[in-house]
Amino acid sequence: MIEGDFYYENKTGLLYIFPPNNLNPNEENIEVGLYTYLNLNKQRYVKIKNLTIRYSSSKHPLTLQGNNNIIENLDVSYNSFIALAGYCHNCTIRNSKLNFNGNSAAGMFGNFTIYENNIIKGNNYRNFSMSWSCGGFKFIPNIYNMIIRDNVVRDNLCFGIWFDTMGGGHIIERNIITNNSGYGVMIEISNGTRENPIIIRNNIIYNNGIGTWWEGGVYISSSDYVYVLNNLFYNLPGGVIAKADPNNPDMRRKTLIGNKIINNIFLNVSFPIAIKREDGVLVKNNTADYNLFFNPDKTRMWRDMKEEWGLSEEKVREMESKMFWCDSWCSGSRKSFEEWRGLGFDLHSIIADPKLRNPSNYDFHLTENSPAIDSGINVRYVEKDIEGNYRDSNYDVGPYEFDSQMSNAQTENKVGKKERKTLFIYLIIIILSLIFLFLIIWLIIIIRKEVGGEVEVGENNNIQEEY
Ligand SMILES: [Ca+2]
Repeated sequence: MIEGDFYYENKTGLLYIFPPNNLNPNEENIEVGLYTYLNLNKQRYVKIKNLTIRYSSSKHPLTLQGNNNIIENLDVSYNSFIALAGYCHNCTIRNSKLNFNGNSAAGMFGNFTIYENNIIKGNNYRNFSMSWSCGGFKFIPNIYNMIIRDNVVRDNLCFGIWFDTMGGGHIIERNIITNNSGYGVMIEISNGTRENPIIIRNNIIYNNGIGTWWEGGVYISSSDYVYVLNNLFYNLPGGVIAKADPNNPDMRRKTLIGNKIINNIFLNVSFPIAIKREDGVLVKNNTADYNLFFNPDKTRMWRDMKEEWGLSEEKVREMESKMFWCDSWCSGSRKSFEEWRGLGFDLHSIIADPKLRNPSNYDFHLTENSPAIDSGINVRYVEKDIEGNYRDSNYDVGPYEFDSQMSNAQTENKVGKKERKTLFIYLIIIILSLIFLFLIIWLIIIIRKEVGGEVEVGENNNIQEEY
């Protein structure tokens, strides 16, 4: 037993403690948790806030079912398995910390449920397998229309955000997803539809999947209608990897249809885009276009893989400054940009320095000479940029619209000018009308004086009464 530690002996029912700093246990208040979890069962319109749950040995330290509940400012960290669990529809989980849990942070989910402005850090410290379940967010199965917004998802020993066998309509936006050991976002057997796609937009995804073959970015695995729009991919082995699974007997795993990879920046990414086409699967109507690619320095993947693959120093040097696109495993069939375009992809995309403000310090704003400015396509779902500003009439590539604030200000200015102009015209009209009215009255007075100057007011009244 070490100082500050304690244990409970079941047989005798005694609690043994070793207080720190030679404190006398007879003179201190000692708090002992009697429950290892909090199961709130089915609730509606309940708000839970300012609660900390730590060191729970339970599978699910906090479970909440029902609908329209709000979880706010919670710290559910250092627990042994999954921090939040339960079906909670139309619920909101916000401003909370879900860090360093044994398996994953967030399994609580429901239709129209929102995760907003949370920190999801360092989960899966017990190193559960990525082929099973782990990570920051892990949702399974059959839930629609969730929103994952403005979260920081970092340092998880697994994927950052993992949708598994889910429905359509989810939005993953404005998150910072970094330093996770696998894919930043994994969409697995989760089918959107043309009417209700899964949208991944305006995210910043960097430094994930270090030491892996092509992980780090977004993996669209046997899923349909996933739209990857206006994200930034920086310093990753792979950007967007899309594939179906010919060897699985489940038909749902054999399709990859209608996915879009548009308006994204890929900076220092070894394999920016792979769309795997092979026999035995239905891969069709997938689009990649209006993206920007650049690898000015050296991507680190080849050097990281040098030992594992027994690559020569010459080979590493040859490969690390290149980018490849793939229609197979990138180990087998790597394409140059021209060859990739020959397959009909990225016909309007460019290879150019995006001229970001300070990417090595993770400031990814565009600067004024960036070729990303106005070179995207105006697609639905990205009317606003990562900072919530409306994009101008020509969308930029990447999460930031360069001149959105300026143009918003200009628009406001224009509106102000227009309003002032309208007001001025009204004033002139009123003044002219008044002058005109005075002229008429003056004329009437003149005419009356000349024609009927002797007619008395009283007679007029009499005339009026006769009517
Ligand atoms: Ca623009």
